[in-house]
Amino acid sequence: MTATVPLDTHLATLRALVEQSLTRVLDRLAPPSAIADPLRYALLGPGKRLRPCLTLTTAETVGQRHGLSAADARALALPAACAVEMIHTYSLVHDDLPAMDDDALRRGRPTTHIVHGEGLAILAGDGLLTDAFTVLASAPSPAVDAGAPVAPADRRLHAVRVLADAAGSRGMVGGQAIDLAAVGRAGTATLDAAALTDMHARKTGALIRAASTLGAIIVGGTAAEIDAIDQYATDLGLAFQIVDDILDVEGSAADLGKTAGKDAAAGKPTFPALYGLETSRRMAADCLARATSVLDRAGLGGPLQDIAAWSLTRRA
Ligand code: GRG
Repeated sequence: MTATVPLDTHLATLRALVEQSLTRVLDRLAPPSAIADPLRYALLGPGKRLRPCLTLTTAETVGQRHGLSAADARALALPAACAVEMIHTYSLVHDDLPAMDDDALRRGRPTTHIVHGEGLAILAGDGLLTDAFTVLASAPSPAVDAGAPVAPADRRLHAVRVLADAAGSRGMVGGQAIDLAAVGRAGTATLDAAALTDMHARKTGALIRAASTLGAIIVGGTAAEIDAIDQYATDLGLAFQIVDDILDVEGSAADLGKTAGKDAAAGKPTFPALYGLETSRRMAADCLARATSVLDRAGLGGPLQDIAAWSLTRRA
C-alpha cells in the first residue's frame, strides 16, 4: 500500500488509473456515434474522481490485510471504481438539466445539455447509469485489460446490490426527489435539521458509502471490515456535503468549476443556512474526528484518514 506516499501523489496516481480505465470502457463498449460524444464529454471531463479513488484506496487498505498487493487490489477494484464514477457522472448530468437544478457550468465547462442538447444529455445519463452495471458485473470487465485478476462472482453480485441500492429510490434518487420538493419544484417540503441530514445521506452520502464499501467487498473484506468502512464513509459523506454547502457560500465559480452562491439564490436549505458557517465548520470537523476514530479502532488508518482530512480543507 502507498501509506508513506503523500496524499496528492497517491490521488494523482489513482486518478490517472481511473481516467485511463474510463477511456478503455468507452472504447470497449463502442456505443453508436450518436451517443458516444455526449458520453465522452460527460465522463471524461475534469472531475476530482473522489469516489473511485475511495474505492481503490479502500481496496488497497483492506486488501493488504488479506495478503493482496496494492497492484492486485487496484486491478480487482477498478471495475467497481469505474462503475461508481459512471453513476456519479450520470447524477451530475441529470442534476444540471433544466428540470432539476438547471445549471450551465460543471467541472469548469458548459454542462452536457448546453453542449449536446437536453435529449442527448438525458440519454447520456441513462447510458452511464446502465453501463455502470455492465462494467461492474462483467468478467472480464471492459474496465481492465485481458489477464487482470477478476473478483469472484459472489463478491461482484454483492457489489451490484450495494451500488444499485445506493443509486436507487432509497438512495440518491430518493434524496434528489426530497431536494426537488424542498426547492418547490416537485411539491413542497420544509426541511428541519434532521430532514436535511436525511436528504444528504441519500443524495450524496449513499454513493460515497457505496464507493467506499465496494472496495472492501471486492477484495473479500470481512463483515467487520466492511462495517467499519461504512461507518467511516457515512461521516465522510456528511462532512463532504457540509463543506460543499460552505464552499457554495465562500467559494468562487473559478475555484469550484460550477456556479457559486446557487443555494442561497434558490432559497435552498443548507447547513450554513440552518446552523451558520462557524457551527457548520465545527460539525464537519466532528465528522472527521468520528471517521478517523472508527478507522483507528479497526486498524484501517493510512490514506483513508488523509482523504477524510482533505475533504475538510478542499477548495473545490
Ligand atoms: C439526478 C438522481 C439524480 C441525482 C443527483 C449528486 C446529485 C444528485 C446532485 C449533485 C448536486 C450537488 C452539487 C451536490 C453536492 C455534492 C456533490 C455531489 C458535489 C459534486 O461532487 P464532486 O465535487 O464533483 O465530487 P466532481 O465534478 O469533482 O466529480
